[in-house]
Amino acid sequence: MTDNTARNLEFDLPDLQAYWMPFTGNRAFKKQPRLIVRAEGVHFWTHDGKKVLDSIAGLWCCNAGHCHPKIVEAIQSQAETLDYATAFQLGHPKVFELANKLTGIAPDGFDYAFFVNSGSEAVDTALKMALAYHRIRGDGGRTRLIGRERGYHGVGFGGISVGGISPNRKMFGALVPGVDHLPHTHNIERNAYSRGLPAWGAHLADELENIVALHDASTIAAVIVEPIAGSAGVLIPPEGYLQRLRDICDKHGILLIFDEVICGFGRTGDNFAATRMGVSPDLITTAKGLTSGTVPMGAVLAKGDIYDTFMTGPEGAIEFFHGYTYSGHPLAAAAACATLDVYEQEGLFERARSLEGYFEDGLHNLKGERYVIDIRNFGLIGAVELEPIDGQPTARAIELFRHCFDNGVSVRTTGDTVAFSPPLIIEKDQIDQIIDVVRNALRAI
Ligand code: PXG
Repeated sequence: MTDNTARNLEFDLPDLQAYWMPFTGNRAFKKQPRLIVRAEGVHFWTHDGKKVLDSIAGLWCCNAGHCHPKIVEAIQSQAETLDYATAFQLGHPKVFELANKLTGIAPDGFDYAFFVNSGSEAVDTALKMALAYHRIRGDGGRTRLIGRERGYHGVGFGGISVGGISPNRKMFGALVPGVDHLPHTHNIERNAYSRGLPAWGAHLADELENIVALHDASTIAAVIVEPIAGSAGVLIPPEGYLQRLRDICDKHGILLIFDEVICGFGRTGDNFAATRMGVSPDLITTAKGLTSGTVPMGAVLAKGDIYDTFMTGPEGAIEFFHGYTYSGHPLAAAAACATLDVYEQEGLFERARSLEGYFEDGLHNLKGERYVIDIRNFGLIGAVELEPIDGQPTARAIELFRHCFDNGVSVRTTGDTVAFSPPLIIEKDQIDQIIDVVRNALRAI
């Protein structure tokens, strides 16, 4: 599928040798490279002129679609006005404007925003905030962090320690000490083909009581979970599960952190999953959709109580010994301000909500196709799980990815699950196109 508008953009391949690519089979990629050279709306174009529908919003991030003119303009004009200002003991106006805008759409009580450059940094920042919060309150014995099996919280040492994906952990030594994990909630026998929140499994949150009984509440600082786990295959929380985690954390004085790096900014059909699911954590980590993927940026949203706890030492002293050279970078702040404006002006979170039924029906129409063993969805997040090829886990999904890509649709695979998170500007006929291409791929591979 070659698109005329891209023809004059055909690129000669650069020398591919020096670049050590992240989370990529470098040798295989360099033998068969796929380079993206341009993007607009829900599409991107490859170096050889192929137009591809981006069903995963870049990597769960380009919620406003690619190269939105208002966001592009904001970045351009910021770059020529103020390229950089240090975030330490100085500031610049855009980042304050952004903090106000962001806390303005955050769930009730989240009145403070701490800026970072990625989801991984947001997670490590939130974990450090939790530890320091208890210590400032004279409860410094609370040093344990609880994550969950199959959780993905980025690739910092904090994030891989509370994360629950073995290949991300096993090469890297002892990790952060004092971490334990809840069981994951994915259960196909009980919940296959659930639409929205699965009915079975709220009791899995009670495992937190066992973890508390083992370590004692006085040693536990925080629990971190993704409201909907993305990277490990789109795991939707059972009805009532997140509330039960909240209740147990409250009972034992443990902070609850929602990692909304994927779920934030309209992905679940509301500003944040916390709002959509009606469960209020103590800290929220965000990134990705904050700038619609245009400039790296993340943020930790904190409730007033947490901020106030830090603001108790001598005035003039630094309250939190943490931050990055590029925290609240002017280009990122400008991109984020423009992105939040676009979300509001174009009603994109409401749009995601209004499309979720259509998206759900489309996905569930794939039930009965060869190899499909589960379909699940919430908001504009969806997944089709495939039966693995015997002895070759992930191979079937990778074959499906290649087939879809060759036929003009980019999907994300994780294990043998195919994941979807289209830009929130997607049209119904484009949803149809995604489903048709996946259906044809399932019949062809
Ligand atoms: N938390 C969550 C919930 C994420 O999904 C991160 C933290 C880390 O963000 P950064 O910006 O440091 O990458 C993520 C990132 C996939 C995939 O295949 C998803 C992510 C990253 C890489 C691959 O689904 N999410």
